[in-house]
Amino acid sequence: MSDRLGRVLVMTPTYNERHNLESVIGRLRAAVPAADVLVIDDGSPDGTGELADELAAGDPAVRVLHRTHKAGLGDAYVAGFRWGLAEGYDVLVEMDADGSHQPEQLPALLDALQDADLVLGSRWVPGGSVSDWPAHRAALSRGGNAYVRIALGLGLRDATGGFRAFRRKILEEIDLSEVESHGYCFQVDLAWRAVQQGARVVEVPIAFVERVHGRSKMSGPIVREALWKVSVWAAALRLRQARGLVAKISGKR
Ligand SMILES: Nc1nc2c(ncn2[C@@H]2O[C@H](COP(=O)(O)OP(=O)(O)OP(=O)(O)O)[C@@H](O)[C@H]2O)c(=O)[nH]1
Ligand SMILES: [Mg+2]
Repeated sequence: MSDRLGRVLVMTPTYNERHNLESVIGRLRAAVPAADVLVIDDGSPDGTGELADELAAGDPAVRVLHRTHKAGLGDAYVAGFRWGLAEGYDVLVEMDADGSHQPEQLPALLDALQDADLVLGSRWVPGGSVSDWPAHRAALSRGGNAYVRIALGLGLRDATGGFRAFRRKILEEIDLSEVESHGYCFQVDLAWRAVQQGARVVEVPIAFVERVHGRSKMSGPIVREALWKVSVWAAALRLRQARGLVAKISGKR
């Protein structure tokens, strides 16, 4: 499968994931042995970075990018994309290190990438699921996705999820230096930019599992960032559409 797609890099950002990392990487190496792995650690105080170095020392397919301080998921992924593109990978995959994204489901995402530029692991398409989430988390995710769909006219059920596979060409077409979102909004930001570049986007159902170890880094500021930015993008979109309409009408006169 990966043969036809070229070289695959799975990027996994970490902040305090010491109790999850080894198991997730072991499962990933078993599920997709041809893929390389890049751990992007933001100086985790719990020693995740050191553990990642130990895993890398025992397996040449595992590499580690150390960053000095916690700068957010978006920053970590942008650093990972730059690294992966410079190293010549053909496919770049995003996957959380907390066990919520099951490595055993990655082959389905890569299969779908045969006919797509971007594949989203989706909790909210038929066959997708979330286990052990309190009702308010599910409502937040569904509500956030509904808002994104309506505000941006984005025909995606799960634009906030972070288990996805990109072909390198779509990342090359996106100006990564313009991507400044940090939390969940980063995922919407990238999907939105990819769609605007004309990417073929496909959603594949995934079973999302709540983390067992460690704490979520989701926070109020992350939700507020997403709400604010999506609203600003939506306003800009409507303005562009209105201007286009006015230009069309005046052109007909
Ligand atoms: N390098 C880096 N990784 C981060 C940062 N924030 C979160 N992560 C990692 O990104 C992944 C997702 O973070 P989570 O804390 O699980 O947050 P989430 O998955 O968005 O939220 P939940 O749905 O509640 O689990 C995990 O692997 C985290 O360790 C960060 O600032 N830097
Ligand atoms: Mg998580």
